[in-house]
Amino acid sequence: MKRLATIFLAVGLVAAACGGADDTATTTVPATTAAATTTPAPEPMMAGTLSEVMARGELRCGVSTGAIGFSEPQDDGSYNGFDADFCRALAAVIFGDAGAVTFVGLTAAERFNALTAGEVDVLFRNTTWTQSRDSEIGGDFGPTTFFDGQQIMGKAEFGFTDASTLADVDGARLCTNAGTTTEKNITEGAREVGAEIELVTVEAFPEAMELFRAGSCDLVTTDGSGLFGERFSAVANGEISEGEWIIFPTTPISKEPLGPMYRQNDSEWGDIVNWAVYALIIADEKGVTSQNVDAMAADPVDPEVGRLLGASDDEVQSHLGIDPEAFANAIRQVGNYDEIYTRNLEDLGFTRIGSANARWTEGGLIYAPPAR
Ligand SMILES: N[C@@H](CCC(=O)N[C@@H](CS)C(=O)NCC(=O)O)C(=O)O
Repeated sequence: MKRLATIFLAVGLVAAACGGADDTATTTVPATTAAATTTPAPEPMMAGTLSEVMARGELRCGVSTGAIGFSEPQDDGSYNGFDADFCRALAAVIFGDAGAVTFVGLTAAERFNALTAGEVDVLFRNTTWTQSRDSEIGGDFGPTTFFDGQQIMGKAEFGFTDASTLADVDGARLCTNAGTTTEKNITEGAREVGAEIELVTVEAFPEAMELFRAGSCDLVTTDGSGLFGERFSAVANGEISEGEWIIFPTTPISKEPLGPMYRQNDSEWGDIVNWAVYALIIADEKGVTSQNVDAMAADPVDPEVGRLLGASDDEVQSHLGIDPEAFANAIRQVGNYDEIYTRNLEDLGFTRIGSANARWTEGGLIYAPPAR
């Protein structure tokens, strides 16, 4: 309670703008000591991440400090979740060992500085691919691993329903975390529909949830995945009953393509990150799983699978500077895209079938270029 009170006090006192490169003047009111999200200066070329990682003997992967289903901190300092599993898969690709990774929990506001300063090799941190992050911030992006979109969560007791729209935020005190696309989208979106809001930004999203629970904020907003995860866990642990927290509007107010981000102008490294993700997507398409990968390598269902698993002479992994069996190792130790999705997200209610995250052959957007 004391912590809450402190946060609440700070909310009222401090006024500053936060955000990344896409920063604009806002009426944002940050709480806590949240470091302003200073726009990192574009770094000069910082190539050679692969050799640095190899020399260090482990991957440093930037993840969210806590996002249900994506990046959940464990007692031993590691993280579990969809994003964390992509870190593990990348470590398996590079070292043949999914355990060769140190997770670095980063708030949204910290993440780009941590990346450009070389504190992490890659971010798998529910990071939205945007034009400014791809240019001004000094990053490059890999394949989108999760197609998301921003939504808003309110309490049914205050009249919010599934049919609520963005215009219904008028007059509300709205909480989110600093340094995100979220704060920009809601500011612009509310203005567009003529809704007046008081936007409160905190350092990490769980703080926004505390304020929401305490009634200090009428609404919270972030990627839909974040809201569904929070609501799922609140229902599961008996804090609320089904239907108490409403997520709206049904069609998100923004596109939030989430995926890996790394320092720009390092294509040797970028190729490895990208193809690590693509390999898991292709494995899913071809039915190669952690369970059957060895049988598939011994007797590939088709030539592409043979190449992907390093089981044929025309494998392409060597040209990336990694072991021919690099992808087979990742699939064996962590699983294909669908296994990672199912393990971490399906139970939370993020049904893959019928969503943008379905396979391209099933109407979704999860697609990889050919392994040849
Ligand atoms: N995708 C957006 C938002 C990312 C974001 O901060 N998401 C929240 C909600 S899932 C989060 O990571 N919370 C955990 C934390 O603040 O550490 C972005 O890239 O700016």
